[in-house]
Amino acid sequence: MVRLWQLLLLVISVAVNYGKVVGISRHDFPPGFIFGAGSSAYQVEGAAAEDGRKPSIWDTYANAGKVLDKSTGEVAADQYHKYKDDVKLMHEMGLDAYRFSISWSRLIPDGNGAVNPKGLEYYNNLINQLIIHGIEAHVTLNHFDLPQALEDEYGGYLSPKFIEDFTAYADICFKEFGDRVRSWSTFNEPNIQTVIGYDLGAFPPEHCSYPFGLNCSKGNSSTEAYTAAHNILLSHSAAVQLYREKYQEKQKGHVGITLLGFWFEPLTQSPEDIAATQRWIDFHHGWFLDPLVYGDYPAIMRKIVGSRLPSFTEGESKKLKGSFDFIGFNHYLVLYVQDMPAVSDKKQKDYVRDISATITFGNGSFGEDFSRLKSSQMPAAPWAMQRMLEYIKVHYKNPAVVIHENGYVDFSTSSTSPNAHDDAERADYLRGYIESLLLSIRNGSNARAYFVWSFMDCFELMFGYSARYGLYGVDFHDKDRKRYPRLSAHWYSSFLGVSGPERRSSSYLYSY
Ligand code: IFM
Repeated sequence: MVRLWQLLLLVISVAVNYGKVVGISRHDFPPGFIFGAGSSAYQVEGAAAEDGRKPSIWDTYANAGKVLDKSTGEVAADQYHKYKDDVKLMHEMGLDAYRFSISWSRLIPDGNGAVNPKGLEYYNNLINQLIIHGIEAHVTLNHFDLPQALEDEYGGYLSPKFIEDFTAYADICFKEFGDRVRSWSTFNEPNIQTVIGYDLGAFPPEHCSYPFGLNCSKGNSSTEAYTAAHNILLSHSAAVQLYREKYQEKQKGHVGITLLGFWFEPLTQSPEDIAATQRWIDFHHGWFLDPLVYGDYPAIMRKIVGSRLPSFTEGESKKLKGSFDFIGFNHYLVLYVQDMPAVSDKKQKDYVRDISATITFGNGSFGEDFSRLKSSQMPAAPWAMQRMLEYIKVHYKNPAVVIHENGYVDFSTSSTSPNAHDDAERADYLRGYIESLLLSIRNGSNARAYFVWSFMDCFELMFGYSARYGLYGVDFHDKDRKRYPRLSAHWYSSFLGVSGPERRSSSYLYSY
């Protein structure tokens, strides 16, 4: 018989935990849900000028001293030489999958034309090593690192010629590696890469025009981000069509695209701020998702951007619609939006001017806070990921989604500082977001996988080596780039059902 005190305890515990997920493990997720961690080629591989690799636009940018700490990805975490050790660590950690990208200019040094046999060999080795260890390969084709040769030849993403070269590159990847690749993402974060690279001029190829962006020597901030995004969308749909027609039935992989998944909330409940928030959502998510799901850009973008926004032909629109098996989201942040009626401020970035709204997190403007990030952490807001997933579910026909990146940045660590090892905040951050993801799934989101960014510390683009995201730390002062597990690596392992990174026996091997 249930006693009164037992009943009371039950009621209290239900009340306290209502709306929370308590003490979860991977077994709470649907069967087949994938947990992994990720990286990208230029950020971890190193060997930048080795075995026939030629520069990408990121090599050019970093080699010119443009990164905050003046570093480059020339050696990075040296995964090119240490991939076997890294895969062993992934296996010990209990990862189901590793998300990495192919360096286009390692595989096809000039962007088009001859394939580099050493590039082929490297990616074959890496993929085989993963398969041997029972880890799925989830591959991104273009993670920002456009071959410099294509930038020089015809202006890279700005030219429709890019579509043909990207499709030919994708064809080689599908043909050479597709028998062992479970999931392909065509592009990483084109919805921010184009804005930073062609409006602000703060990422390669550093295009912008007065009075927008930084001091660029070339570009047109009013149009180029939209043109580059348009060509990326068309390249994506061409590659997906190719995969579906030529490879998918036999290879049984999936193909999609990965977007940056900021979430936006109105700063106040005024109708103006609410409308401005919707504009940000449409310009950030809808810019890519509307063409992919409905075949055209959002109506609000057409209205505001007008003739500066390219158009799709009927055939292009048909080809785009439904050209994905999943949508990847890289979710880190919630941003608060305030309407900005005074569009006349010429200092505003063009893309932001089009949206006519400013964004904030914390107290300052986005720009100010961004520069202040050096000494502060991004605030965790797991509920924002839930809101984003709910929005995608409701507005885009509940597509299969993958969280391709989610992670915690630490600007204060060096490999010798105490929290370089004891990163309890990172473990807490990840737990919060994973719980939030589970709640989304229980609310009907079609989420299929989750990847921590990043598996190990890497070259963090704008910040070089002064920003760290890794479950594994990397000692960048050490010539051997020694790796060491952080507390978060142990936490993720135990969440995945492995009792500690060192404990998983290497006898658990699949034959290849
Ligand atoms: O390191 C980057 C990654 O290349 C793209 N998404 C955001 C990460 C953290 O800034």
